[in-house]
Amino acid sequence: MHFEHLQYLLALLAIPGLIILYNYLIRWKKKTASRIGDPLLVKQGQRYRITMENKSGDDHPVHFHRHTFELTRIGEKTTAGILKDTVNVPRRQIIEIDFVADDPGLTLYHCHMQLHMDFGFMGLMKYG
Ligand SMILES: [Cu+2]
Repeated sequence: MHFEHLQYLLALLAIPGLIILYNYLIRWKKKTASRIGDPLLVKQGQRYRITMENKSGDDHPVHFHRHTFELTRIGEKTTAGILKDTVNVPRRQIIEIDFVADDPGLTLYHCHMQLHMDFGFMGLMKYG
């Protein structure tokens, strides 16, 4: 089985002068989507592994539309057989998921906290 290994980094910035301002940087560490805001490009039928590293001080329940994924790692522990479409990525923690790109079309992914979404924690997955 061929794996593409994508890495998903979350960062939290505090802007001086404001009491609270979150700005989420979502970066796919791969040539298909390396700039902030670029969609994650996937190929139909391909299996992917995504590492989500939460570098912020907040938990982020990350949700993918129309795709089910398998939870494969929580911090230092590996897991198998847990199928989900939302997983909480605790603060300063690493979560890994595997999924097959099996439902073509634009796909939204986002943090399930409304406030975090309002401040930009969402993006698109695109079949190419
Ligand atoms: Cu969040």
